Amino acid sequence: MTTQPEIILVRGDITTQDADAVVNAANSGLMGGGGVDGAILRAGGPRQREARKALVERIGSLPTGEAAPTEAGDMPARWVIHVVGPVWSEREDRSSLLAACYRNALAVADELGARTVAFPAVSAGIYGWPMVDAARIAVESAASARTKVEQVRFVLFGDDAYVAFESALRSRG
Ligand code: AR6
Repeated sequence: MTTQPEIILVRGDITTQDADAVVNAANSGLMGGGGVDGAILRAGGPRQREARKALVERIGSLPTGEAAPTEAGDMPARWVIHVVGPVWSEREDRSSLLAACYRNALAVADELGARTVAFPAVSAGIYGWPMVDAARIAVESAASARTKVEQVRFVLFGDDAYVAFESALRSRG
C-alpha cells in the first residue's frame, strides 16, 4: 500500500544517518565531487567506490533529474540513492527537474524496499539553487509522493537550510 510519508527535519551530517537509504546529490559522472557527494564517497569507503564504478559501467552516466542506487559501503545506511540535481539557472525554470529528483529517488526506494530515506538539500550547494526555493520544492515533492517509504528525513547542514525547510513544512500546514 502506498501512503504519504512522514516528513522530519534533522540537523547534521547525512553520512552518519541510520536510515535504510541516504540520497546523494551527485553529478552525472557519478564518481564523486565536493559537498555531500564527496562526504558520502569518503564515508562509504572502497565498497561505495566500487559500487559506483559498477553502476557507471552499467548505465554510463546518470541524467539530471534521475535516480539510481548503489550499496552504501561503510555507512549505517544500506543503500545510497544517487540523484543529479539541476544547476540553478536564472533564465530557465528547472524546478520540475529538481522535483523529479525527489520523486524518482522515492520510486527507487520503493523498488529497494527502503522504508526510511534521508535526503540532503539537493542542488542547494555547489549547484547554486536558492535555499528557500530548494526547500519548498523538496518538501512539496516529498509530501505529495505516493510511496511505500514511511519516513522522509531531510538532513540539513547549517541553520539556513534548517530554517528554510522548517518554514516550507509549516507553510504546507
Ligand atoms: N550532510 C548533509 N548535507 C550536506 C553535507 C553532509 N555531509 N555536505 C554538504 N551538505 P552539494 P549540489 C549540504 O553542494 O548543490 C558535488 O560536487 C550542503 O550544505 O553537496 O546538488 C557533486 O558531485 C547543501 O545544503 O550538492 C555535484 O557536482 C546541500 O548539501 C555538485 O556538488 C547540497 O549541496 C552537486 O551540487
